[in-house]
Amino acid sequence: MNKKKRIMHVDMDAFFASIEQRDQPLLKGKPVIVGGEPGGRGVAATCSYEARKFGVKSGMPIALAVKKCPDGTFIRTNGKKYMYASMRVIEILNRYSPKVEPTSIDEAYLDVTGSVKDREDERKIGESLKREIRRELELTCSVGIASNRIFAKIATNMKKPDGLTIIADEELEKKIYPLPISELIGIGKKSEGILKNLGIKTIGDIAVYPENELERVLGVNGPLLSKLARGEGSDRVLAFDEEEEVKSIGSEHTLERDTCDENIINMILLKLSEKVGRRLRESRFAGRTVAVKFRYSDFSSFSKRCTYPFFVWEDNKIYSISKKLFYSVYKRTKKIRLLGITVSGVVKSYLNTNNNKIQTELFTNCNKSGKLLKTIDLLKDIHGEMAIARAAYLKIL
Ligand code: DCP
Ligand code: CA
Repeated sequence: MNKKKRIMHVDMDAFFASIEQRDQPLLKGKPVIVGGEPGGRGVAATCSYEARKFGVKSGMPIALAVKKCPDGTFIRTNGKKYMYASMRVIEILNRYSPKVEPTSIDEAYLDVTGSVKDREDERKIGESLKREIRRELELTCSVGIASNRIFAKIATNMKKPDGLTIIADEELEKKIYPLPISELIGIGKKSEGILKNLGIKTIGDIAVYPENELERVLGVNGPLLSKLARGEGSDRVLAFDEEEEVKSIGSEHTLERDTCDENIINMILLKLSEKVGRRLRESRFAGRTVAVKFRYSDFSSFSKRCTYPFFVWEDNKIYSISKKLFYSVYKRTKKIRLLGITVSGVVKSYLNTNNNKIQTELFTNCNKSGKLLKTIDLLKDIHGEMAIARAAYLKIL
């Protein structure tokens, strides 16, 4: 049988705000809100724990944050600085395991199975890592250790800021089972309602509920949740060179009516580019190879691909490349029935440690088009894919 793994989750405390407090020591111990200036119309990216006491939260409009915390210090985001700190954190984490998988700018999972024999070792490794981050970066983090990713993350959240929480498998019943089901990843509001009607309130309730009954009410998600609750969540941590497992992200569209109208073709290419761009950004990927495929009315299919020295993740870039590729092969006046775009050779975007493949400003608020994309993605997250669309689509939708 495979040895049970030990997974460590690391999450930096009030990340952007702590960096600002470190760089302006007068702000230490004070409410600090990062993400916009008073009077501006932005939202708070995050805030220091001192500001949280006043009810300020990340994502809150700045105007409201000012109302809740008028004496707070408001600081604009400085994406490059935070990205740099993030890279330094990853460098430190790399000392503790060959398998370190960052999942956001300030969070990562480490497979520490090979470095720990018992709880004592786990405490030591957690404390040592926290000490090095504090000494070298003057920042604090919270750490959770458990036998899979979900429980490790739950452990991290049990004590924040500056916490270290270890959960042995023997303690699951005591420490994890009493928690509300909302702590389990993958439970949406709808499923939560269905489960509550069955009297299921805690992770423990799910763990002991018959799996086939859960399948009946929740479909395929039922058994999945049941497994997660019993601790059979993912314990795989991907090292950087394993990242390319997701090799490509693509999308295709079959036209309702075959066409050779280039306006319509361009519009579909643009829409596909937006879809692929959005999916890349959602999973924080960027890729170097763009491929366009298409099928004529007579079902003959063609494709054209090109690998570039730079990474793409922006809709407009994917669109301009796809158009170029498409028209280099397309025989004008022939009718098209299907179009598709794929970006491959993808890597995680925030890993810029020892290769110069990806620009550091990727996905941060540094330039206008980045900001616009972030806003559009957010609007679509909240209101659905059609929340915002180019006026030109109206002609073809
Ligand atoms: N962030 C952002 N917009 C959001 C949420 C977060 O720009 N809606 C940024 C700012 C955070 C960083 O990402 O500092 C990490 O997000 P976390 O959710 O981990 O929040 P913090 O690290 O700030 O606080 P915590 O101590 O709760 O982890
Ligand atoms: Ca954090």
